[in-house]
Amino acid sequence: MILAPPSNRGSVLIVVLWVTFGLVSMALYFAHTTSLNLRTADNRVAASSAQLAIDGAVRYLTNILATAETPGALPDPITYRSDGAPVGDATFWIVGRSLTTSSGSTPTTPVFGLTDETSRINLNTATAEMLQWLPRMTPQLAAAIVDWRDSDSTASEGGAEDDLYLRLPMPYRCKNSPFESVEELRLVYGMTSEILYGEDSNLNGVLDPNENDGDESPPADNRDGRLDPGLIEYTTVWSYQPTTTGDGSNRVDLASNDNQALATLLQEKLSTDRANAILRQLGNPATGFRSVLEFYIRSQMTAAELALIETNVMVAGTNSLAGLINVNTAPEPVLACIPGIGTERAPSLVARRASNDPRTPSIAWVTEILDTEQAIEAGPYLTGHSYQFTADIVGVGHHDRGFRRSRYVCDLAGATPRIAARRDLTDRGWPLGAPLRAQRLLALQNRR
Ligand SMILES: [Ca+2]
Ligand SMILES: [Ca+2]
Ligand SMILES: [Ca+2]
Ligand SMILES: [Ca+2]
Repeated sequence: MILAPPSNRGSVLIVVLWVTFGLVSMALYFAHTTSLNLRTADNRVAASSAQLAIDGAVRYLTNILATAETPGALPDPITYRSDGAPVGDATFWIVGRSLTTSSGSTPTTPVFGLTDETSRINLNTATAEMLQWLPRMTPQLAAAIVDWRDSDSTASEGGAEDDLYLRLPMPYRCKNSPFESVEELRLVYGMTSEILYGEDSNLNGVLDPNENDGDESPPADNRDGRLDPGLIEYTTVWSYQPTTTGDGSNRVDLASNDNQALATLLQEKLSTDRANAILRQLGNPATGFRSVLEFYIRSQMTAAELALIETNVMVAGTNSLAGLINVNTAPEPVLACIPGIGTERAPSLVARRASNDPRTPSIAWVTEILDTEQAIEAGPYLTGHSYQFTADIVGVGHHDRGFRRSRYVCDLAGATPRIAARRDLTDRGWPLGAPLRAQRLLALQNRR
């Protein structure tokens, strides 16, 4: 046997050591990559099961809305699953809003349930005067919003049309046609993300810690212990009322002078005697009503009687059926924008409606808060019924991994329900708060 000289043996050993080290490193590297790949794949599976939970929730909620006992009412959250509903090993939640919050208080824990698009101000129908009352709004911005959607290129006072847009560093033209989404507000001259989103950066209606710490973490906030949301919280492009009833027949237009259609409806829903008495009260022809509320006041019918015919009547004509605001669900800052209500009477409406039965929605009760003049002024902007609802759905996969969030607008005004819009909100971050997440992680550990 020929032995290598001692110095050579040392070199061989070093080479062998290096090779071994290399092999071990490669093995470790591949193991790590494999484990990373596995984890990525696992997260991908979790994310897709979160998405499947959301897809399932959309079908479930569309069905809840389509078969609701009271068409036109926001379904009571106790009648459906919205808080941590399991779908296989995934889970979904519906991020909702409280209907009883006054502007002075701020929810600190999430509320679950569907929300009502008709509870918001419609960007395509609201006047600049109404928009001006929204939080963070200026007269110039309100004018620019109206100029953005109106077909002409004549700027209203303080507003903005082509001439201003074309002078921007990155010029573009004024749209001059209706808003197709609320997010489109970002294009309006003078809009900032602070005005649009406000302090509620994760769009959950809850004051999260980063939304009340000043500039310590985004977003910028005033650290005053209350949530000051942006325009996105109070505006919509989706609200409109159907011109037909649930059975497909046309609603009676109270603005027309077709007394016969009204008489037939009253006889059918009430009685011949009551129909005659109401028509006598209204005088002949019973015409020129600017709102259902005005008809109710002038007819002197009872609130119970109005509730029986409310979804069978409308005021078409000058007042568009798009953009009516549901007085049963609108938050205080939205009600405050309505002529005849304003900031003085919006709080009383929110307080008073808490005692209403949500299963029999109506507008009749507002006459208990507003006097006749105020009610007639507010009437053309109000409704008691909604046909567009939003499901802001959060989904997580197995072991609470793979967070996804999407917002769907479901439109029930047509013959069959349809999804009018979908927007992914995953990048807005976790909207259900740290306590809920911690609680679920603890429950997971205890199960293991
Ligand atoms: Ca215009
Ligand atoms: Ca928030
Ligand atoms: Ca902050
Ligand atoms: Ca604040």
